[in-house]
Amino acid sequence: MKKTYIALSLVFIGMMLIESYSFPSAGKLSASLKTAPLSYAGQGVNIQHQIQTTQPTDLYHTYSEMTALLQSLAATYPDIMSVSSIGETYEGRNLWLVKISDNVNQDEQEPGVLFMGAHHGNEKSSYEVCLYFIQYMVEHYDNASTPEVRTSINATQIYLIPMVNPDGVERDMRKDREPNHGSFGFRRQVTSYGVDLNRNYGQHWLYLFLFPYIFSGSTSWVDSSDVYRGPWPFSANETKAVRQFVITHNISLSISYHSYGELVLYPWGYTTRPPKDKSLFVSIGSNISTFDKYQVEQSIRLYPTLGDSCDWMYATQRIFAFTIELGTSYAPSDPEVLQNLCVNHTIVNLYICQRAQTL
Ligand code: 0X9
Ligand code: ZN
Repeated sequence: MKKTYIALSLVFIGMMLIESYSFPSAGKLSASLKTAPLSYAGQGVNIQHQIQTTQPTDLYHTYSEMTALLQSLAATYPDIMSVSSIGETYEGRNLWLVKISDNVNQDEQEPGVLFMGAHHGNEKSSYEVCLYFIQYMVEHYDNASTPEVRTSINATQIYLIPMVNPDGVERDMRKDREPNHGSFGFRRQVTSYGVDLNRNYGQHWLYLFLFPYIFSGSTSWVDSSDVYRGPWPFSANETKAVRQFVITHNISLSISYHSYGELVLYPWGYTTRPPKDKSLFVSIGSNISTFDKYQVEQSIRLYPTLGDSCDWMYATQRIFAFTIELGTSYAPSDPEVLQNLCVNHTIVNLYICQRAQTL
């Protein structure tokens, strides 16, 4: 008892000391991202849905354009699409959850799949891929030439959180906009803004204190850092909302879209030890790769990090959770490039819906 008390006191004193020290900012992550030439395959599914744009500035939806689009699609297709809010950001934006399924207002026994975009606000293609997929699915439900859309909607509960970090998107910044009060939340004044949401999930979050030499390049307790992990796991409104949604729904497969790197990543990101279900991850990952031609690998090979969404989803819910790093830039300016990302990953998402039937 006494020992525990002393240990806790030491941890607390350590945190206070760290709090009062000012750290240099962490190095750029992008240096370790891999790139490969683009190439596309559209086997099986024929998608001819054009992104409608008049000028390059129109290429990416703003948060309010996205809100209007989702609400108008849900109003047009109320039998198969619903939109609800699972929480609020620090700047008061709703975190939209889209559900696409037959009997959309009922919780059915069908397998659940989850697609997420924009954990990082500057990775714009990641939410466009989700929005395109939503629009494509609802608009093709009655189309006899795309039977796979109908089958997927009828047999799956498809969930999307297209913009996990709308405050970041509005500022074109990686982190959210939460006011930080020092590294561990002990300071009275606001010291900086923003948490890297993909470092704020709970799995192995504390390992940074045990192995700082492994993880301190890719995640940080320095609140001004671009990869700041927050004062404690699930401290951010956004990750709290995702967590609450995930633990109360039956999800078997998931993709978290990010950009960039042309990679299909599976857990673990914190250890080189392969996941127990490695062969299933590799099987699903290589099928994804037949559509987008991306490299499939365990996420630690990109770099080791802690607190990402996929490690947490797999560790705690046994969800087959992938990160896909789209394309070769954060937000391509060429509409054709973006269109190809959207089309190919609509096929990927359709494949995920089909594969979920077999798990
Ligand atoms: O660092 C991230 O959160 C992701 N890359 S990004 O450039 N979009 O920021 C990758 C997370 C994958 N997980 C691990 N590498 N452990
Ligand atoms: Zn990212």
